[in-house]
Amino acid sequence: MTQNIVSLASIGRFNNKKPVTGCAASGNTSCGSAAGPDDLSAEVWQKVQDHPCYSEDAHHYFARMHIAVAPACNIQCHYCNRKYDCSNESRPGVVSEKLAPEEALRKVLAVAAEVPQLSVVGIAGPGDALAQAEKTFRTFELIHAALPHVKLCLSTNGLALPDHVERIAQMGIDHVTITINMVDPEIGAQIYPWIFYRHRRWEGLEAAQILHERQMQGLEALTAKGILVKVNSVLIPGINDGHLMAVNTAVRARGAFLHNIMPLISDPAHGTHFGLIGQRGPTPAELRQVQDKLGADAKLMRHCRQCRADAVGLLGEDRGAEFALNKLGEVKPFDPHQREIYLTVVEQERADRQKAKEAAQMAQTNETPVLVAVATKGGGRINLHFGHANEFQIYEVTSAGARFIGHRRTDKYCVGGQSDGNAFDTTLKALDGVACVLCAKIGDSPREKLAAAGIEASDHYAFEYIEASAITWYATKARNEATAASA
Ligand code: CLF
Ligand code: SF4
Repeated sequence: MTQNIVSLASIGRFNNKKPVTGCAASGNTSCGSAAGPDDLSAEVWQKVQDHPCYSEDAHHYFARMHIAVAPACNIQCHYCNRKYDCSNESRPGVVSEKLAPEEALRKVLAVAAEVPQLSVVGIAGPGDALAQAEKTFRTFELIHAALPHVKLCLSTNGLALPDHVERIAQMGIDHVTITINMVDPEIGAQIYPWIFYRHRRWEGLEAAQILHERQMQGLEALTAKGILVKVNSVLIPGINDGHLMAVNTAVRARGAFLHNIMPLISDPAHGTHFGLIGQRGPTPAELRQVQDKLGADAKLMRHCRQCRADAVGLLGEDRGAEFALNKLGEVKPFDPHQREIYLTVVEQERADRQKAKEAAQMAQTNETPVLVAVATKGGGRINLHFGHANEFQIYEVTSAGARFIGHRRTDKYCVGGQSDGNAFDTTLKALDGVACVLCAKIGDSPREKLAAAGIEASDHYAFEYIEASAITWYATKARNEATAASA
């Protein structure tokens, strides 16, 4: 009980500072796409409104957990090495413990009892969720029987997908992600050395051709059944960067709901083929360039955190280590009342945040947008100390609006009360191009260092809503500059 109240407080609802404006009208804010309830059918909004990956707005309030019940894979990607496990590591394919279906259920029950934000359980590896599909389906059955309110989410490379669409639909799995990196087998052959299909191994162009056809078949069959499909594409500079527009066109034509462009993670220490041959990942600017090129009328996910296959918590936090099997002890029963309270709070918060944003917005002008970095631990509020942030959410801001465009990782500047100079250098790199950092608190020393780098830091909006505060900050700055210029 105490734990859950702490969780609610952590989003800032029960702090002693008031929101920017009072309470609520109606309406929610944006989606994982830019879409919200006004742009989506009621049926689709119902499916995405508390899914942290399918709705950008939901990711401020709702948590996912991954259960690592799928160790096997039926293909090889040049960016994957599932042997690597490090508790500081965060990328798909990596896990600390692999689970049997009954163990997974126990873990899910433990998380559900402690984390009222939990809305989605996903199977995303560490291999392919459909390479040993029975184990995946058995796990989902157990979870659905125990916690019917939890959404089931599945992530696959698509090779085995066409064989399982009926079962996915029957089980009520509403969200499926397919990783599609190419629609041209010539490009695919540079990403996939082999696949295992129909009891034999295929290589080169043939392998890529089969994978491509199976991915398209699976996507079409899922969307024909009304299942929401998100497509993940790994952006690999020099290989598929110029090709992702074609991928976007092909998947949208087949009904994909969202497209998520993920930067290649490539480090020789991970032992992947790409890491070892020096294939680099994209810079944040390159990633954004590709997203912006696709973004005019495509629904893009920009808030992906490239989670581990056993991640637990809000996107951007990983509480997986707290829920390792050997730490679980006696699992408390799930308390639906706690969740009801949480949902009521979130509904009110979303409405208040939207109202605050609308109140802060001014008429459209020809202002130049700037980037604002926000230290937050969720809830759509500026509620994290600068030194405790291991990522910043980045918004593009004018006095007419604030648009979430992504996040940038960093290292915590303050650990155990001590500041870390190396971490500050990492933070400065992460803040490249940013005009202002909004945080709950910041010390004089980092504030001065940021100022020396031309970055303003403000804790003036501590615990207030992100968008409304960013817009107000911009408008105030513009007004002050105009006054200074006319003086
Ligand atoms: Fe997990 Fe994926 Fe479902 Fe989300 S993650 S299976 S859709 S519940 Fe989300 Fe994590 Fe990005 Fe995946 S942030 S890696 S997109
Ligand atoms: Fe690794 Fe996933 Fe590719 Fe399989 S499909 S090789 S698990 S990244």
